[in-house]
Amino acid sequence: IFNQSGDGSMSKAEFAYCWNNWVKKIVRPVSAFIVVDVQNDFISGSLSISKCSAGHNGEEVVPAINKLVETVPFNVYAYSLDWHPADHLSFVDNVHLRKFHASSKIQDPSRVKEMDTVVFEGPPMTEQRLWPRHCVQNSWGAEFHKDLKVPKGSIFVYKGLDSFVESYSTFYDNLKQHETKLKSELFKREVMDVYVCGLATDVCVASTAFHAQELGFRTILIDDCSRGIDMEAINEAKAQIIEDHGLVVNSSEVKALVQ
Ligand code: VGL
Ligand code: ZN
Repeated sequence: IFNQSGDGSMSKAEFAYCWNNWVKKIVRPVSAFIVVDVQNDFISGSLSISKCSAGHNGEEVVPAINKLVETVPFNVYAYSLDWHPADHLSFVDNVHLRKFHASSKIQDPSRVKEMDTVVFEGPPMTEQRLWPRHCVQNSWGAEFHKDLKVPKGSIFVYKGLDSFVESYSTFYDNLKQHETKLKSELFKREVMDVYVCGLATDVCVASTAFHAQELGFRTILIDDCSRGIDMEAINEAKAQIIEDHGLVVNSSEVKALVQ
């Protein structure tokens, strides 16, 4: 069944054969579905993907994610929420609350704009990309999209609660000083495969996928259940996931991988 080209590569069909006939019979991997930040502000609110990106519409992930929830028997479901206090350092309108570090290219608070990167003096000293005010705790923008299906028993992971530290990944803050409960919840349930999707592909989804790989989970990014901001950054993130032995798949391929 192996290809005879001699270059050692494996076709999708060959991989599927080995997976279904050998590997799956030996290990039945525990799977987790991780849905990142499918919240109003990233869809139709202040930071909406459709406003900030290469023609992307964040809303499109909702039916695609719901279909997987209804048709694929994942063992574990986790949903993250960007959940910022009003004085969070990532909001462009909060720069007046902080001092720039001497190394910051921008020093004049009246000249900053969305998407600029600055360095705050801290503590902790930290590089920060500035975003419109978004996902403020308990606001409408921080709520899940109204149509998003969330199964009973799902794990909810709140992130970005520290006013002074950014947190893109669902596992750790950007300075890796604290971890959320996600790692311990997944370890406790002996999860092996992590399926990641949501918003935004090149920011919180990518960051979550990289940390999942670092933690040793087999990591699968579901492309059509994710939308991002910058096309080049999206492609770089996908390439890195693949280079680190992860998969980038479409949702139509997921059921066969999980079962
Ligand atoms: C995100 C920017 C700021 C995300 C969160 O969920 O991708 N992006 N905060
Ligand atoms: Zn945020």
